Amino acid sequence: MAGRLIVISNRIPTGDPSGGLVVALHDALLARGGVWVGADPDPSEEGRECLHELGDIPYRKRAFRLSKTERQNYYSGFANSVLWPICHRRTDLIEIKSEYRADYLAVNLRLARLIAQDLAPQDVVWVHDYHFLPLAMMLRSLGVTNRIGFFLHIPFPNITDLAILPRPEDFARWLASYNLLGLQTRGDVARALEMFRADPRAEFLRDGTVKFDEHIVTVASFPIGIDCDQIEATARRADPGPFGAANPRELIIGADRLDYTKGLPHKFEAFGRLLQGRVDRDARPTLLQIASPSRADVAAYRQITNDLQAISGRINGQYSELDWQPLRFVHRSVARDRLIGLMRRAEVGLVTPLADGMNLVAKEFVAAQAPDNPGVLVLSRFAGAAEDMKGALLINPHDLDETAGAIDYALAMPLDERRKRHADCLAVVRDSRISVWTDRYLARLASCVPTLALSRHQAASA
Ligand code: ADQ
Repeated sequence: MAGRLIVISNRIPTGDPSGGLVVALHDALLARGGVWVGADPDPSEEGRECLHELGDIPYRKRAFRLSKTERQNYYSGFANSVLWPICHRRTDLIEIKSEYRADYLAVNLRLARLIAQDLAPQDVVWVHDYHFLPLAMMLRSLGVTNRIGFFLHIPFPNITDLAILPRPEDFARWLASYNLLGLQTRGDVARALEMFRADPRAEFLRDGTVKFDEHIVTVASFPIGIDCDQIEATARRADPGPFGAANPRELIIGADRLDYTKGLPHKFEAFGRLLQGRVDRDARPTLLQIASPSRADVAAYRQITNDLQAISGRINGQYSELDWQPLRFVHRSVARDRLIGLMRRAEVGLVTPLADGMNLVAKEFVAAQAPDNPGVLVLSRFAGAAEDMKGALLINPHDLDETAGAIDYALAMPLDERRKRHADCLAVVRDSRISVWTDRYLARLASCVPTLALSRHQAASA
């Protein structure tokens, strides 16, 4: 594919690239050349009408500035208090304000103008996530006919939840302006197609693409993965760090952004249920939950933090012994190598989201295990990862008894069964490794019907 790659994502990485997705996009940009555009981490009233350059590397990084008000309305407001809860089936947490939507559209339009100025005809644009849903529609309105792909990292919403959006009819039009709509799972694709099927403006063509007004969009799933070779290598040499005198015999690990979608209260309560039902009073499992702080300026996130502190206090108060604290709730980020070391050390990985696009922690836990003596993954069936990871113990996190039973079963699982389940999961993790994901997405985008050649394609598929 000729032409540069233009990547748009909310957060522009600074410093050395780390983390699977950042490294994969960095590699794709190194290979083809191009530009990475994202929001400057520091809000500012100055210089909002231009993209400023960050660093000096073989491809360009350009940042756009948000004012404090835009950050509140566009980012914390429309993106994280409207779209995020809608996509995660938490419509009870939606906060609708007209200024949220207005600034969301204004920021996207400003960004579209800045990007359009710099586009060459063969450039390919790859837009990431719910912060930029209308970007392609705005670029099209400025005359851009380049291939533009979108990848949604979070679940595609249910059609009934979509109706709660202000001007819900815009959503399908925004997405139809892309050439390729990439989603995490087959379930997400089914929901996206249901939305188009219910929309009188959409027409299904014989090759499975969707024609919407003058646009043709391909909808497909691209389950995101991790850099498993790197995680396996890190895990082999990683040190979990000191536990001190309280070194747990049976370690259950959870690592999540502190988000209400991750089912952390359900996880804590299920662990409490396990402690309550223990027959062997000498068994002393420890749940180590490391939760990195997230979006503290949104009220729902402050609430969930308070709830978790209360639940962990109650469970520890009820079950702790002088020399044993069953639940350790660590509210901070942990260095990557340390986290991978803890995952390898753990007997059980406990991943309990109520809704999640994919969940990379589940894949990292699998890659971090020693294949000859692996730990067991207990995984919510509401994580995208559960669609293919049939070797995990799949649970419904709303069912506390089922989750407690699965942890209990995992802790007692014979070695043969652990090895077999781990091998099944690892095969899935390797098949979806992040470098394959990037290549598959970009190859599919290259093969999409270009926006200019619409009429010939329509004639052929009619
Ligand atoms: P997230 O909601 O952030 O991502 P996830 O996929 O689990 O969720 O990725 C979190 C990352 O942060 C993992 O790499 C994990 O190791 C790391 N992490 C979590 N807790 C940490 C801690 N306390 N300290 C340090 N690191 C920690 C969104 C979607 C997901 C989708 C991804 C990628 O919500 O569903 O899988 O994007 O598409």
